[in-house]
Amino acid sequence: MTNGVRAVDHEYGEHDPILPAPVDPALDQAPIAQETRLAMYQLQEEIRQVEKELHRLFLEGLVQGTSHLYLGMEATATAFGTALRPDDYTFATYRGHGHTLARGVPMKGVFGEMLGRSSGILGGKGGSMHLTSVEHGMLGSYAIIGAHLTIANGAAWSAKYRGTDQVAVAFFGDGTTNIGAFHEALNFAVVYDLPVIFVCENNLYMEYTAIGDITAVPNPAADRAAAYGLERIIVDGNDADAVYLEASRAIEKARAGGGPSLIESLTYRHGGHSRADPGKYRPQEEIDAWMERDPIATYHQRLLRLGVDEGTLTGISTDVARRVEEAVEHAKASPRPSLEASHTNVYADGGARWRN
Ligand SMILES: Cc1ncc(C[n+]2csc(CCOP(=O)(O)OP(=O)(O)O)c2C)c(N)n1
Ligand SMILES: [Mg+2]
Repeated sequence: MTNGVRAVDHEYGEHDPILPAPVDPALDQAPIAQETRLAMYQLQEEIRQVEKELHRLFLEGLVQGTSHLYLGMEATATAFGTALRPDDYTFATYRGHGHTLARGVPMKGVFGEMLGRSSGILGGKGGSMHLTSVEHGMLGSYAIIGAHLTIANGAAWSAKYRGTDQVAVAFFGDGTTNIGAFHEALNFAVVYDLPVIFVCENNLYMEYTAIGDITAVPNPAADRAAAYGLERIIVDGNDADAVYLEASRAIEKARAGGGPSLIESLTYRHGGHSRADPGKYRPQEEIDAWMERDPIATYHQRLLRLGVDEGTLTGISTDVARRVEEAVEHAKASPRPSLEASHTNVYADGGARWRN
C-alpha cells in the first residue's frame, strides 16, 4: 500500500506526502447485504452531519471547551458499530462522537451533552471527551492515551468469566501505539485469550507530529502485532466495506473463543487535531489526495455502481439533516443541569449504580 507510514528519514517537521491507496474494486462484490450497506451509508452521513453541526455550534459559542472531530474517519466506527451486537462493548478516545453514535446512542442525547444541557446522555456534566452510554454498550470516551485499552481487557475478561459471548472493541490512534499501556494491554489480552479487538485508527498524525517521525516501524500497530503472536492486519479505513469485513472476521473469532485481534485502519482527519488546530503541518498534496478518497464519497460511488439510485441517497442525507436540526433544537431548548446535579453521580451518593 502506498499509505504506510515511513520511519524517520528526514528532518523533523518536514515529510513527503503520504497518499491513500486506491479503492479496491473487488469490494463491490463483497458479500454484504444491500440493506447493511444502506445502513452504513446512513450512519456515516449521521456522523458527518453531526460533526459538521458541532463545529458550527462551537463557532457560535454554544459548545464550550475543546473537542476532537471525527470528520473524514467515519467509516471505521460505522463498520464496527454495524458489525457489533447491541450487548457488545465499545471503548473510544476523546475523538469518540462517531463511535458513540455508531452504538445507537440518540443524537438528541449527544447534542444535549455537547451543549452542556440536562438532556445530554450524562446530564450535561461530561461533555465531548467523556461520552458514555452504558445501556448502549458504549463504555466510555477516554482522554488518557492508552488507558482504555486495559479497561477494555477488563470488560472482555468479565464477558469470558461470565460465559457470555460478548466482545469488547477498543479504538485508539496511531500515537497511542508508542505508550506502554498499548503493549501491556496486548500482552495481557493474548496471555488470557480475551475476546477483545484493538482497532488502531491510523490517521498518520498524533497531535501535530507525523507518526513516522516518532515510530520505529512503518505501520505503528500492524508491525507490532507479531511481537504478541497476532496476525498483521491492515485495512483501508476509508472504505466501510473493507472495515466491515475485517470487523466481522475479528468479532466472529473473538466470540468463538479465538482470542484478541489487532487491526490497523488507515484513514485521515479532514481537519486539525482539535478545534484549536488548523492542521498546517500537513502537506497540501496529502490533504487533497485524502479528501479525494473521502469515505462517504467512496461509498456513494459504490452504491451507485451497485444500482442504488441517487434519489435514495439524497433522501437518506435529507432525512439525516432533518433529524440533526431537530436534535439541535431539542438541545438548545433544554435547561442547563441544576446546581443539585453537581452532587449526583459522585462517590458521595453511593457511586455504585454503574456496576449494575
Ligand atoms: C497519557 C497521555 N499522554 C499525552 C496526552 C496528550 N495527547 C492528547 S491527544 C494526543 C495524540 C494522540 O494521537 P493518536 O493516538 O494518533 O490519536 P488521534 O488524536 O490522531 O486520534 C496526545 C499525545 C494524553 N492525552 N494522555
Ligand atoms: Mg493519530
